Amino acid sequence: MPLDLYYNIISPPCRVVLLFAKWLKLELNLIELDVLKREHYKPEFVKLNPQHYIPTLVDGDVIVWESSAVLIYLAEKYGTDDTLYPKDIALRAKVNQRLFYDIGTLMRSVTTYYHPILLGGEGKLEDFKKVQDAVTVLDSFLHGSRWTAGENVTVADFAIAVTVAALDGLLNLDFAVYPNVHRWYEQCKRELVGYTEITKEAAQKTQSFLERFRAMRAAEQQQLCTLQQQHQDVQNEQHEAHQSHRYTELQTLQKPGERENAQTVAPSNTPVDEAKSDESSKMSTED
Ligand SMILES: N[C@@H](CCC(=O)N[C@@H](CS)C(=O)NCC(=O)O)C(=O)O
Repeated sequence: MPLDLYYNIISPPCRVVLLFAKWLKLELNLIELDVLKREHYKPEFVKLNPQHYIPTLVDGDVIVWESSAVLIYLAEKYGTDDTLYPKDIALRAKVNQRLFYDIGTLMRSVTTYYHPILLGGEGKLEDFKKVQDAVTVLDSFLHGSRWTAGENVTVADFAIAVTVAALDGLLNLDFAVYPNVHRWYEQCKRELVGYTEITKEAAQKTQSFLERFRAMRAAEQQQLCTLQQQHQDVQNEQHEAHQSHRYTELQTLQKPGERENAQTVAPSNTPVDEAKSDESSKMSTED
């Protein structure tokens, strides 16, 4: 029976699962969710995953999300040997470390740097430096090592391969400066089944996603400006009505002989003038 995967190819963690499923030759029933249409908030999906995150894998009664957890689950359940996620504790610790480095350092540095660019602004230099630092660390993992955690390909390579492809597509990093990463990246392109195709399809779809996303944001901002303007208009109208009411009040309170004086005071706008008009109204009442 195929496994259900709730996903969208523009999401890097979803691509990690797609790529690894291809490696394991698993049949997936792909269910695409459009996050801009907020399809991940549909009640039937939130029932499966209260965190409403993609990717989410459903394998019979088992529901798994968090791409690294999905990788581990698939490797343990469907891997044909224990190289992809080693049983040996020391080796497994190394693979886990690479997975956590990917999610907590490398991917995080890329998203932090890219976020303002996604919103139409510019990335910060200090954030770009963090990306470079993270890639330098990756280069050290790969020094004298064919894959990121040793001589065998492991789940960590699938996760990091997707992050590096995203980094390459979004940030134009010069990989020549990181010779081990460069060598490993080319090896991923050659050896990870479907890597180039998935990356290419994602790049195309990301482009149209970005256009839709920016158009939506522009429309939201326009709507916000209109609302602010409407709010301002209401406030202005209320202020004018208040002024006019006070003016009428003053007119009725003033004796006929004092009305000309009051007219020069009542229409004023400043607090000082209002205080003066209060004073004048008090005086006229006391009279
Ligand atoms: N750490 C998670 C990240 C998953 C994630 O951020 N998914 C995004 C799409 S890239 C999502 O589902 N966003 C919807 C939401 O935040 O509600 C993983 O590796 O699976």
